[in-house]
Amino acid sequence: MKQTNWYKDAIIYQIYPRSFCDGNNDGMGDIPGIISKLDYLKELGINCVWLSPVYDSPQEDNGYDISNYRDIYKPFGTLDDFKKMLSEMHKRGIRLIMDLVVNHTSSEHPWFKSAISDKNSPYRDYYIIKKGRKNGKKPPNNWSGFFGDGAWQRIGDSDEYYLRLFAKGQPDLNWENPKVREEVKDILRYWLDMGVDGFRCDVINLISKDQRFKSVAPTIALAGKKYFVSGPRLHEYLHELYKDVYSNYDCMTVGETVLTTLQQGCDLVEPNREELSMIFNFDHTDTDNYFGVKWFIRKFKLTRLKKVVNKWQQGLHNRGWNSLFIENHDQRRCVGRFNTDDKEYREVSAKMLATTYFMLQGTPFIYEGQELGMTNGDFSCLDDFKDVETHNIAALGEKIKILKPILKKSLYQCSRDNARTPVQWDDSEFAGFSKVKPWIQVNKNKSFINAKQQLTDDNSIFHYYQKLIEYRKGNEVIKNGEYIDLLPHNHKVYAYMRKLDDKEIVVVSNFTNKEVVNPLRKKLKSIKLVMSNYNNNSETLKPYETRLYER
Ligand code: ISL
Repeated sequence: MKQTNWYKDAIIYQIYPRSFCDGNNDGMGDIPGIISKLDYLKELGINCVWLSPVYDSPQEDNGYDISNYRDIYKPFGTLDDFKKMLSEMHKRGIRLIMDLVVNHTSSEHPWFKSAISDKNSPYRDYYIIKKGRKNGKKPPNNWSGFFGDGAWQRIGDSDEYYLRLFAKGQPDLNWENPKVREEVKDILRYWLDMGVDGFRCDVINLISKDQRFKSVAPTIALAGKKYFVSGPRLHEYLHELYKDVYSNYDCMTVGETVLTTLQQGCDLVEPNREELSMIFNFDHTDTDNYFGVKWFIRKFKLTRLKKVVNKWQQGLHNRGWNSLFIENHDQRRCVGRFNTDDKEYREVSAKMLATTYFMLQGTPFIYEGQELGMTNGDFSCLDDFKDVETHNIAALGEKIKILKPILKKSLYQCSRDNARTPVQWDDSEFAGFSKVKPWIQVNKNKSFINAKQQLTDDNSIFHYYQKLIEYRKGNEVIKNGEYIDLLPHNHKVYAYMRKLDDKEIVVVSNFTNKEVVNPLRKKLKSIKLVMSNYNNNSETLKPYETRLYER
């Protein structure tokens, strides 16, 4: 099948189904709710949706723990609802990519249930089950997981453990077993044959584990990562999926690849290697923490951000394709982050960040609510949080007696639930998300931050995104042009150029809440201003001002 690489022209909107729109008023978002908002998405201008998991699941990790890969979680709807949604999307020129979570299943998946209840089960070898040390008193090695605790779970009071790099209910699959790989291929074909257009592949660079399962010297974060991140057979497995499945469809894949170096990233996306279409790297979201641990908040520094953006923009240029994002369901909201402001300067901050990442090379992703400038949640106690990771970290903090105020600050600021509050459709009691109390609380600022208001306001963040999307469509300079950082050492202003033949696009963004003299004022004299978040073309940039120029 000919690959048209349509994803290079895609603008992808991420839907986290629980929090998007509740069609049947049970307090939880669902597929009928999504269908009811497709015209809204069409109006925004996006042409592809990434749907976070809707498969059947006990929801320990909100659907990233799948118990049936071929059916829909009932509160979200039925397979028929899903098919209707897909066809309604396609009718509107919107493609759909699904979340593919195959590093692990749920512990409620029939494979796992069989694997642990019967040592002779044909599914035993679908998982990674090992004898513990010290007669089973200690886990097989000292690897740690992503959610703040150990990576192994003891099976009952036996001396055996299963590997789970995330929550207890997320046992890792054993990709060494060819049967597991065949199962995954069948799942992919099932959805592709139904008409879906591709996959966002959850933690796909963790699927191959070093089979020696060795312990490591104690580290601050994620002990054992060198043995399970980008493991020895990763590229082989991905190529196998490409050859046996993806190559038969005009589909795309975006790998969620945690802790990836540029070289590893290139190896995953260079087209001739036939592995993935593009990847998410997280270097820019780690610029405001220490050791890659989001809970260790670090003061933001613009030059640090520029350095990693430059690395990936220049490193992948003409080699492989990039993805662009500043929010997702695991990150806190972008306004109030990257030195911006979610109060007085919220609107200009949101527009400035949007312009700054939208003109880079790659496929932009917009996370639900980002187009409205939604803010972090206003949680006031631990019970307000629903996320398994947040509760794990809170428990760990108690155990190792991290000073309560410090822990509280980073939990409240960095919890993934900040991005999971209901989308604010209007100013009614439950923000038009539902008629009943939602599964997680609605932000109070729905009274003035909501879609209804923004649709009627030409100057809103929603309309700003709409214009950026329109500007990007079919623009060859943005798609293929070279990227040049114009002020790599400037701590206040981010300015870059995109250049293709004799055409240029320049973005200038003030990342501070103060006025700054535009360092490029002389150079930009004869260039045309296309868009800005202020009505200002003076030599001074207002707080969080952004300007998009072209020549
Ligand atoms: O959010 C994180 C921890 O603070 C990330 O490390 C995150 O766990 C990592 O990016 C993997 O995320 C993906 O897989 C997880 C799931 O919980 C996330 O929602 C998903 O995006 C396990 O499936």
